[in-house]
Formats: sequence, structure tokens, C-alpha cells
Amino acid sequence: MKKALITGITGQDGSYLTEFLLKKGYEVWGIIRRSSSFHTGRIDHLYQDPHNQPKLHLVYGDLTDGTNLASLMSEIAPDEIYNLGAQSHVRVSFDIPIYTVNTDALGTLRLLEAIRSGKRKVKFYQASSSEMFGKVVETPQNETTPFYPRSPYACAKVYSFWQTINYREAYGLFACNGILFNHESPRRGETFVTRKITRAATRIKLGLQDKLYLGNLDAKRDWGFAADFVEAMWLMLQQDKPDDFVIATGQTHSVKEFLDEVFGYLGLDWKKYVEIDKRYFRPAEVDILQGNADKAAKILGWKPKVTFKEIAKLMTDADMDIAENEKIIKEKGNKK
Ligand code: NAP
Ligand code: F7E
Repeated sequence: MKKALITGITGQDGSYLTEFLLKKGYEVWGIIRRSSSFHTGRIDHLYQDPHNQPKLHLVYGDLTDGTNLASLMSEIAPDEIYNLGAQSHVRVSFDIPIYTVNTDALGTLRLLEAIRSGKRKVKFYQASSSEMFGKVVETPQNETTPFYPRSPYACAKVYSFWQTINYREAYGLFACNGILFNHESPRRGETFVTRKITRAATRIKLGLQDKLYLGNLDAKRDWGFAADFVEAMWLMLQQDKPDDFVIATGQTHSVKEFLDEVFGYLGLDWKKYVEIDKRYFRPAEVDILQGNADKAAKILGWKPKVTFKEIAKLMTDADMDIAENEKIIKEKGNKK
């Protein structure tokens, strides 16, 4: 049985990747951070499933603690490592740049060093990002497009991208970068724009909220579905040679278009509810991202399955369930 170690297992991608690998028969180890409140909501259904009991293990650790990473590496002895852990919010990275770089850049280096010093044969996946293209120099972006990062987050990811390639070339490590464009799901963090919109629109529909405050509505992104994208991570590590791949849908849409889809689906006009709040603008913005994943299609045989419209609909449906429960609880509270 193959063993995979995942950093960021409690995040959106970590949860989908864990599901995917367990189905493939892997033993999965996940690194979780200690926090005062529990944050394993996205993987509880997997951890509590008795079928997964001997196959899913959670251990404490942090990308800011290299000593702990090195001991976990020798204790677990994984065949594959997926480095998904990160302070992943671009806007927040302007507020906490040092922490972001410590986790997203130096954290990767700590992990790579733990692998190198362990002298074990292991395959390594690095969660690189389309944010590295930033102020794009060409559209669409592919593996040869130069980077122009526009945030502390993107700068940290560029560092990790090159360090991953450096360990591949210097030490012969089987190390791959997946340059993933935005991918969303009902498990997306609630402060990313798509989920913020689906949460608010469904709450507005049920009378639980009046307004939605947003920033730049003209930004365009290549939005895919998270469960589709984690399969590409795994495929990269199953090839004969390590390499770097863009993973994207090839379509780009503005935040306004996402608002149209979600509010339109609920029979609402978003212009009546959305207000612009300067706090949500970024000191430097990434105006447009659109990926070209031809290399992944050709070498990995990977293609996205879920469309923009379908993503908007399935996220709205999932958030409507949450909003309906919220309403029931609120009404019960009012009766007391
Ligand atoms: P996410 O939902 O924000 O999850 C981030 C994960 O990283 C969480 O499990 C978080 O743990 C963990 N983490 C944060 N700081 C850590 C630290 N210091 N040490 C160890 N773990 C830490 O992110 P995601 O959307 O799943 O994205 C997964 C990865 O892909 C990230 O590296 C992200 O930057 C990258 N990426 C994402 C996208 C996208 O569109 N989603 C696109 C390209 C690249 P807690 O639960 O404790 O906070
Ligand atoms: O913003 C605009 C905002 O925060 C998308 C991360 O997973 O994908 C993600 O980064 C766009 C931006 O995602 C609000 O200005 C408008 O132009 O959902 P987001 P992101 O910054 O693209 C990349 C690929 C990653 O690697 C990251 O880890 O939407 N926008 N109004 C807003 N964004 C937010 N968050 N909130 C707003 O109110």
C-alpha cells in the first residue's frame, strides 16, 4: 500500500485529495496545526468513516517548524508528499507578508530539506499558483509564460516554484509543480470571492442578510472545480519523469459574471444588494488570468470536467442547504 503525506489536509484541496487517494487505496497521513478551536470540518466525514480508520492518520505539525517536519518524515516514510499547506489568501498576504513568506516560501524549503536529509526515495508535489503570472505578460498563460508576481503570496509561491525545480535538478528529487488556476467548490474558504458570493446570495434569498460588500468586480479569473484539479496533482506524480504543468479550464470570467450566474439562478438582481467596499481592494491587483492546459491534456491525459455555470450552480445549491439550516435554527431561537 502506497503512503501519501499531505500538508494542508484540512483545506479545500487537502480534503478532496484525501478522498481521492483513499479511494485509490492509499494510506494517507495529514499534518494538522494545533489551534484553540477544531478545524477539521472538511475531513471529519473521512476520519469518522470506519472504513478509513486504519488508513487515515492525522499528526500535529507546522510548515514553520522544520525540526518537526524532519522527524515526521522519518517516522512516516511516505512515498508521495503533497505540499498544499499555505497562508493562501492573497489579500491577507499584504497584511501578514512575513508570516506568509515564512509558511509559503520557507515552509516549502523546510519540507524539501527534510526530504533531502532523510535520503529516502519520495515523490514531491508543490502547490504552485497562477498568481505567479500576476500582471500577465501574455494571455493565455502556459508553462513558458514569464512570472510577474503582484503580492507577498505570489512572490512566496515563485520562490517555492524555483526551489522545487532546484531540488529536482540538484539532488535528483522527483519533484513537480502544479501551476493551478483558481479552483472552487462548496468547501472553498468563505472569504474567497466565489464562496463569499454564494454564501451571501443564498442568505439574502432567505432574508438572513441584506447586503454583500465586495471589492473589484472587474477582475477576471479562470475558475475550475477543485475535485477535478486534485486528480491532476496525483497524475503528475505517476509519470516517468518529474515536470511542471499548468492546470486550468482555458475560460476566463469576471467577478460580475459570477454574480450574474449566482443571483440570476436564485431569481435575484445582484445590483440591488452588492455594495463596493474599498477594504476589499488589493494594493496591487491581478486583472486577468486565463490558463492554457494543453501540456497537461497531452502528457497527463487531464481535462476539466465541470464548467463555470455548473460550479456556480453546485456551490449555490450547497450554500442554500446551509442557509436553510441557519434559518431553522434562527426561527427556533426566536420562539424561545
Ligand atoms: P486552503 O483551503 O486555504 O487550505 C490551506 C491549508 O494550509 C489548510 O489546511 C491550512 O491549515 C494549512 N496551513 C496554513 N498555514 C499552515 C502552516 N503554517 N503549516 C501547515 N499548514 C498550514 O487552500 P486551498 O484552496 O486548499 O489550496 C491548497 C494549496 O494550493 C495552497 O498552497 C494554495 O496556496 C494553493 N493554490 C490554491 C489555488 C486555489 O484556487 N484554491 C490555486 C493555486 C494554488 P488550517 O486549517 O490550520 O488553516
Ligand atoms: O479573489 C476579487 C479579487 O480571493 C479573486 C487563492 O486560492 O486563487 C485564489 O486567489 C478576485 C480578485 O482569489 C472581493 O480582487 C472582489 O481579483 O477569490 P479570490 P485569488 O486572489 O484569485 C489563486 C490561484 C491562489 O493561488 C490563491 O491561493 O476577486 N474580489 N471582491 C474579491 N476577492 C475577495 N477575496 N473578496 C472580495 O470581497
